[in-house]
Amino acid sequence: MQKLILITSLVVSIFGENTNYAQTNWNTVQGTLSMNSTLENYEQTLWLVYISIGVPAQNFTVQIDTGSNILWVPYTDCSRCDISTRYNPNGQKYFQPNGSTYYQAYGSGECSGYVATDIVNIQDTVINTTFAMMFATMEQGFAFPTVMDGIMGISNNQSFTNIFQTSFNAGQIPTELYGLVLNQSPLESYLIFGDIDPNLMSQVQWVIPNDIYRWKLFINSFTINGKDYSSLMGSVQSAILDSGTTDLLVTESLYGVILQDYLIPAGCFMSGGIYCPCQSTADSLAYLPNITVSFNVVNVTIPFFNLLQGYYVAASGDVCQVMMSYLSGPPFMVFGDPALLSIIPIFNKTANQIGIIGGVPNGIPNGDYPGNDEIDEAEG
Ligand SMILES: *[C@@H]1O[C@H](CO)[C@@H](O)[C@H](O)[C@H]1NC(C)=O
Ligand SMILES: *[C@@H]1O[C@H](CO)[C@@H](O)[C@H](O)[C@H]1NC(C)=O
Ligand SMILES: *[C@@H]1O[C@H](CO)[C@@H](O)[C@H](O)[C@H]1NC(C)=O
Ligand SMILES: *[C@@H]1O[C@H](CO)[C@@H](O)[C@H](O)[C@H]1NC(C)=O
Ligand SMILES: *[C@@H]1O[C@H](CO)[C@@H](O)[C@H](O)[C@H]1NC(C)=O
Ligand SMILES: *[C@@H]1O[C@H](CO)[C@@H](O)[C@H](O)[C@H]1NC(C)=O
Ligand SMILES: *[C@@H]1O[C@H](CO)[C@@H](O)[C@H](O)[C@H]1NC(C)=O
Ligand SMILES: CC(=O)N[C@H]1CO[C@H](CO)[C@@H](O)[C@@H]1O
Repeated sequence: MQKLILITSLVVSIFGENTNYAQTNWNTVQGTLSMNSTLENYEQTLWLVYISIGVPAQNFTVQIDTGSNILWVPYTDCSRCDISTRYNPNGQKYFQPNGSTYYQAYGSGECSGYVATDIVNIQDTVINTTFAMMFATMEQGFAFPTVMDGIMGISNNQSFTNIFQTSFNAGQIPTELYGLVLNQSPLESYLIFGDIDPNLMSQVQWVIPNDIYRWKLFINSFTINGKDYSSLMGSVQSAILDSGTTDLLVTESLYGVILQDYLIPAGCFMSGGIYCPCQSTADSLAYLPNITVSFNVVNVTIPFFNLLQGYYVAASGDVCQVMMSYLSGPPFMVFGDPALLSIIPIFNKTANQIGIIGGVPNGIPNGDYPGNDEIDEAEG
């Protein structure tokens, strides 16, 4: 899936380049992971990794998307592309089209082009893997064509061999595991893979997705501040973990209850999206919803503050946007960035398993936005 952009584009247009938000203390995971690549966090909206393709290397910044299948960047002769960074095959030693073309649609945006193999490296780790990807000759509808140069899809689709499996099969990395550590230590996010810290691995609880295409998990129960709302999931008793979606997308019934019974009483309001005061009070804290879902063996809490991703200054004072909406159509909910900020997922695609570390004490601290002072000053 791809992000919803209506809301985030508003935030971006007001504040331009923003920074990561600060984190609360992070004590659970210690130690150094030997293979990790720094992810750039763009507006709590795009999680970006630097890669290079080809020999000689050409650099690209691609969005990490656990909700889609392929790696793509624009091709030099792209006839319809918004992204200006493009792969040029001239002088490339290993670029090899395989004769196929590919089309991929996202929640917003689509692209198509040639499948070809070339050598790929992920920034901080030279894996130098020969990998099949798409070189797009058409690309449109993406929200941030000046920020991202393409997408690295790392879904669970068992019809695809992803970059970590390919690299592992070629004997270049010690395991096929990969994981996302989003904003868990102050201001830092990582794509971790290969030799993952045993300390981290000792904390995971393995869950088996109920799908062979998506990272989709069965949900046994859905509670808000301790109250059970499982029946409001209806027949949609699962969610996909999707780093390409900015929001938490629940069922329409759950959305209605969260809005009416929790957010409105907490002083939040609707204005296109849902906005809440950035600074919570003792009164509002009693209502602001902490969502806990049970994925069989592991319970995961998405604290309310992880739903606040945008920052928007309204006439009435400082309000923050709640990145939550609903989805009717697909038979699953979409747990985008707010959920991924609340856990560390480790994916073993070969086994169709997700190792979840829950109870991650991160999240946006109450009203403590590092950008606030600057923004207030800029606003005069
Ligand atoms: C690609 O990125 C690497 C690492 O940041 C840098 O050393 C190199 O100069 C870049 N190459 C080009 C062609 O920009
Ligand atoms: C080209 O690569 C894609 C992706 O790996 C694969 O699905 C397809 O079968 C290949 N096409 C040919 C003609 O080998
Ligand atoms: C990657 O592999 C290619 C082909 O074997 C080689 O020419 C190139 O030097 C390697 N690059 C790195 C950074 O190891
Ligand atoms: C999984 O990959 C296959 C092969 O490309 C494709 O036909 C199918 O639509 C994909 N499924 C999903 C859910 O992405
Ligand atoms: C929600 O979680 C926060 C910590 O993230 C806590 O301060 C707050 O009291 C919780 N709210 C409720 C109603 O339990
Ligand atoms: C998860 O939460 C559910 C519902 O509150 C509870 O019944 C279950 O015991 C919890 N499971 C674990 C592993 O904590
Ligand atoms: C991932 O799953 C495969 C298949 O079950 C298994 O052989 C492999 O050991 C697993 N990898 C790790 C590092 O646990
Ligand atoms: C989460 C994690 O392991 N981060 C490490 C990634 O690599 C950098 C640089 O080597 C370390 O400083 C981080 O601690």
